[in-house]
Amino acid sequence: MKDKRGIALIMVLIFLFLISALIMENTVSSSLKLELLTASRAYLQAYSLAWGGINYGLGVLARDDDLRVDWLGEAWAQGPFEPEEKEGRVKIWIEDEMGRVNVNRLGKAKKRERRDRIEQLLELCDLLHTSYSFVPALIDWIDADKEVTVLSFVSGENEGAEDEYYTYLDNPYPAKNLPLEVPAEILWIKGMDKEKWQGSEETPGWEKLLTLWGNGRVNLNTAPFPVLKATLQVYSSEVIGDDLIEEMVEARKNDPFLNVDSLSPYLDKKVISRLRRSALLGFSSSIFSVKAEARVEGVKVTIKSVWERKNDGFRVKYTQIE
Ligand SMILES: [Ca+2]
Ligand SMILES: [Ca+2]
Repeated sequence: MKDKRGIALIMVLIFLFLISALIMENTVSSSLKLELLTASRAYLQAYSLAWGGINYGLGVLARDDDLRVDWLGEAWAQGPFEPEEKEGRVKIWIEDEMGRVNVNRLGKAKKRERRDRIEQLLELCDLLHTSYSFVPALIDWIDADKEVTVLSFVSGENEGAEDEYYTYLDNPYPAKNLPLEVPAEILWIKGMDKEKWQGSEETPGWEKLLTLWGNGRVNLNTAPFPVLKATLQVYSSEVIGDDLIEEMVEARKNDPFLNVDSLSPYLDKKVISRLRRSALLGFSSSIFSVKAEARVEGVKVTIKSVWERKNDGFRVKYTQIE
């Protein structure tokens, strides 16, 4: 008898356990299901809102009616834009990618232009407290050969890096030996690290100063302070002071530079004539970055994209979705 009651009790306990497990599972999975459904619906809405934002940005750029010059007084540069949306919030940033230094041009440039480009990057190293080694390392990262570059005209530590350097790191990888495709790749190159890339309160980061696209001509109307300074310094034997660059940055807010002649109030004749032969500067742009950040019910989707402006529209060069 005792045994039977014992078995019955165990049966009841098992039954109760099964029922509660079923109920538990049901409640948990249905609330989880609901949460997942809401989250994925919000994600999808935020995702499409963000793409809508990118299109909005391209629309603003498409309405730029003066293609001879691109400067910070134009409508596209007045962001961030926040168009009215029913489903959520979206914020759009447009930046001129050609105000930056295109590091991929190092691989394409002929002798004299190449030397100018190297000097431009070395000047930036000075301004951003970065070792000169970053420049030959950048060259080695892109070039097809496996010879370590050393810049003969630079004094002090300036040795590039190929496989033998990267494969001895704690997390080894080979040198790419091809042009860069993704901006964050630059972080893998000898001499660069997260802090230098992002910058600090005192020192600007490389992230905002380099690009991988464009013809390598820096748009002097949109170039950030360090890029403007570094680029002009390449052609000047005198040291170019911060006050002169500040003056130019102030002036271009209202009056864009249209050509090398518009720089004559700031630089002497010798520099101006060197600038005329330079392949490093420009006054307009064909590459722009458009970033859109969308929020729907606490879900955030950010799309970063880079576009080439062509006669017949825009061609995408790069996208990153977060
Ligand atoms: Ca324009
Ligand atoms: Ca190489």
